[in-house]
Amino acid sequence: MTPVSSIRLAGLGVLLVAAACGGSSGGGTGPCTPGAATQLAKSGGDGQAWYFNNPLPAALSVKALDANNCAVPGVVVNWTVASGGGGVSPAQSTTNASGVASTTDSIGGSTPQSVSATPAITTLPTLTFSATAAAPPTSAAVDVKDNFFSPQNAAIKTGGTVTWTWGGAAAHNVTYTGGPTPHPADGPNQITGMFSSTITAVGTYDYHCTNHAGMSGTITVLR
Ligand SMILES: [Cu+2]
Repeated sequence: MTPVSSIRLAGLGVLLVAAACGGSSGGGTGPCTPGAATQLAKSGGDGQAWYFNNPLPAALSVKALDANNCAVPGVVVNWTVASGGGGVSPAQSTTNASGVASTTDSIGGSTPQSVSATPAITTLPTLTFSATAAAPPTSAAVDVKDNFFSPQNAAIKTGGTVTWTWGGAAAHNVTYTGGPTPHPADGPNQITGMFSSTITAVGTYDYHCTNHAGMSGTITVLR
């Protein structure tokens, strides 16, 4: 082997080690042995638009990495509402094997809201998440098409009404499959017409059309 090809192989080895450490996709498993955390970044939940006095659909999360982009577990993160009211739960969490720490954020009665994620390791940055809120709607309209519901995900305030309007060429139905029980009554199997559900129990309800695989939607009932 010539000196040149040896150098090339050594370079390739460095690349393979870097890839095994997770690279941009993270990782934190296998041959990647994390060192001290030197990086902290938002990994989910920022910039959500939701409704006053309700928990955001997605958790807020941050990810800790070492200098080689290897995920670092065990990093303590403190979550606090910086402005706008509401609350977080838990107020403190610790990064898991994937380097991720998260919390559930509820918006309060004002908008926008900001939440700070402050790591216990003071050399890491404090990160700020923002969310905006609107008043929950008392009604929602969903179109029944071939073969999908539009919008697929709808939200109403507790006691509000969802109305589906059929407008396709094929027969469809609204059949509840998940969410708080008892489920609301199912809608008819029909080609034209309308159907409504008035729901008071807070939660997210899943429904689908039994005629068409993958034709599904959700109704979130808000506080
Ligand atoms: Cu259908």
